[in-house]
Amino acid sequence: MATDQSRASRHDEIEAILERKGGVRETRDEEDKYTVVGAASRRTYANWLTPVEEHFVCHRNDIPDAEADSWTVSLAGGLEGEYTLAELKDEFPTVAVAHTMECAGNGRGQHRPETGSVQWGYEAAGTAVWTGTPIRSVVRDQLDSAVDDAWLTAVGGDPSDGEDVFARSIPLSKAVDDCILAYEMNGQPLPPEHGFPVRVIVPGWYGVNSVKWVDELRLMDTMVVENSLDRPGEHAYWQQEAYRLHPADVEPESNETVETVDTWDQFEAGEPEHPYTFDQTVMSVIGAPDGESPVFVSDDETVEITGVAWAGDDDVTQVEVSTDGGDTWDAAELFGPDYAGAWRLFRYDWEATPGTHVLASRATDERGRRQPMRISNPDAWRDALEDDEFPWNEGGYAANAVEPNAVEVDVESP
Ligand SMILES: Nc1nc2c(c(=O)[nH]1)N[C@H]1C(S)=C(S)[C@@H](COP(=O)(O)O)O[C@H]1N2
Ligand SMILES: [Mo]
Repeated sequence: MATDQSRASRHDEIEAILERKGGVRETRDEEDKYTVVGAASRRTYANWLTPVEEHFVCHRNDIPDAEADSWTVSLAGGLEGEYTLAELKDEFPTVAVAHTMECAGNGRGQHRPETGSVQWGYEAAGTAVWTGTPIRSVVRDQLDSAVDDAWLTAVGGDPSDGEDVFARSIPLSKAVDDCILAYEMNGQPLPPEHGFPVRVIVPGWYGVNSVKWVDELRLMDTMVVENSLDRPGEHAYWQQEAYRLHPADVEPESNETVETVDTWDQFEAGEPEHPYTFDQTVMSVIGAPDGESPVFVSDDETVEITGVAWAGDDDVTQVEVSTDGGDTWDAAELFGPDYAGAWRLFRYDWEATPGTHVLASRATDERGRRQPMRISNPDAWRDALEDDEFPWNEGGYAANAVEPNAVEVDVESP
């Protein structure tokens, strides 16, 4: 199995990334398997656009040694075509999409007991503007009208030690709606660690769906299951085993398709039994004040609290801020850019008094779903919902609890 071994080369990758990108730091990886760095400072979440330097990185295999001239993306599964990067750029329209990418493991480090693997706090999220080719333009000519139930599987060209591949499936309807083959990030060529020469971007969905170093797009009747692809390996690990929500000591069941790709709907409905991490659940992070140094405030001044809030495919409709550790809440103001799939900024004028205060934020999406207060104990599973808790799950996925992301701030008189 590709994921059983740790990988010494990841340490060299991390060092190289830290050298290139000033605004990130390494995150604790219990099993020493992933190349992972996250935003080094809470201040990242006081801005709408995340500079490449501060955007987290997460992958399992070695970064492939890719050359822009020879890399191709092949269409498969009844679709025909093979495109170089130059062809993707020249033969199709160029678009840019704003996408808040959050690793499905963001918040895993907040689970107690610990779940193993990468111990992310809130640092595995960022918003970039990705430039590329709409997937719709590349496949459109070849689709008949029966796209409703089809899936599109993207396969990564990253080498893997178990002869398996990094393959993820999304519904074809989502792929042709707003997904792109991206070759630039914030107007710069994709850095190697973010998928150079070309990656998939799935706006509003957990990072795992945005396959880096993509070399194949395959039209399928089902999402990827064991032996779906024309190549060695089992193929389904990243879709059917990893990145699923489930209680301790449970193997998630394999599914060919799902009724809904809304991750939280899947959890609430219990269908499928163990949700897939597709679209992102409602979440927010305060960026400033950052708690790193005291805030100085005189009697008649207020302190501006700023942060970001997102909810995957859904809009954020409300953000509340607490300055007393969650006892009382006040509405914050949403402002700034408003793009589907990307976070909103929020702000709040705080009448701060000298002392130590715990600041927290709580977002609600357009369907009335609000971030739960804390992460449950390992036995709660679906019962967690009734207690305003997020379900502890063995992989530590999709966590969006309020309290673990709070920030303690010292206020002093000037
Ligand atoms: N080919 C490939 N694509 C991948 C991965 C990977 O290991 N291999 N990791 C995924 C995961 S888990 C995440 S969170 C995002 C992270 O993208 P970033 O490193 O550009 O932030 O890439 C996704 N795409
Ligand atoms: Mo991830």
